[in-house]
Amino acid sequence: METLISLPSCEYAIAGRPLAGERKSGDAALVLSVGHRLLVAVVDGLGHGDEAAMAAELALATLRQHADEPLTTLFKQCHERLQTTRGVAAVMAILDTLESTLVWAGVGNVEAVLVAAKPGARRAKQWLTNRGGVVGYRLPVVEARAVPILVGDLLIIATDGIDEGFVAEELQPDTPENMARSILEQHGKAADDALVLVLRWLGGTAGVVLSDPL
Ligand SMILES: [Mn+2]
Repeated sequence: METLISLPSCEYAIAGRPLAGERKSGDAALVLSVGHRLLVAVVDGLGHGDEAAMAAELALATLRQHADEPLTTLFKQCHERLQTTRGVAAVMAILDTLESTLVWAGVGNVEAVLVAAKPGARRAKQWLTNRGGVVGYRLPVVEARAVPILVGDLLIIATDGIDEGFVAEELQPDTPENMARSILEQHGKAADDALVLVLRWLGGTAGVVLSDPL
C-alpha cells in the first residue's frame, strides 16, 4: 500500500502494511487540503485486525467531515465518534500555508518529527511530545502546539509498528515515496501493523480539496 500525490503545496507518500496474517491494517493516514491549510493525520487503531481497522477508518471519516475545524476540536469529534470502538492513538497536524506554521498534537504511541531542510539557527529535528491516552476511550487534555515550518521541511509521522529509532538516524533527503518505503523496510516491526507518512512542504498555498485514495 503506497501512494504518492502532489498537491499544490506539498508532496507526500504513505507506506504501510498490516501485521502478517491480517487482511486489514489498523493503521491509517490522510492528507487533506482545505482552503489554505493542510490537515495531516496518522491513526493507529488499538490492537490489530478488523476491529482496529474499523476504529481507524471511523477516525479518518470523522476528520474528513470536520476538516476545517481547529485541532483540539478534531480530537474531541473523533473521541465522541469512536466511543463504541477500541479507539485509536493519533497524531494530527494542521499546516497553515499562509502563516507557515504547523500546529500539531498527539495522543498515544504515534511518533511525529519535523525535519528542517536547512537547519541554520533552527533545530534540525523537532519531536512532538504526545499525551498518554486513547482517542475514543480516555482523551487527555490535548495541547496543540504551533511551530514555524519552512519550505522544504519534512513532516514524518509513524505508528508504533515502526521502531522509533528511525528518527535518530541521519535521514537522507529523497522523494517522500523513497523515504517512506525505506523507513518501513528498515524499521517496520514484525509484530504489529506499521505505517509511516512522509510529507514535504513545497511552500505553495493549497486551493483545492483533495483526499488521498486510501
Ligand atoms: Mn500499533
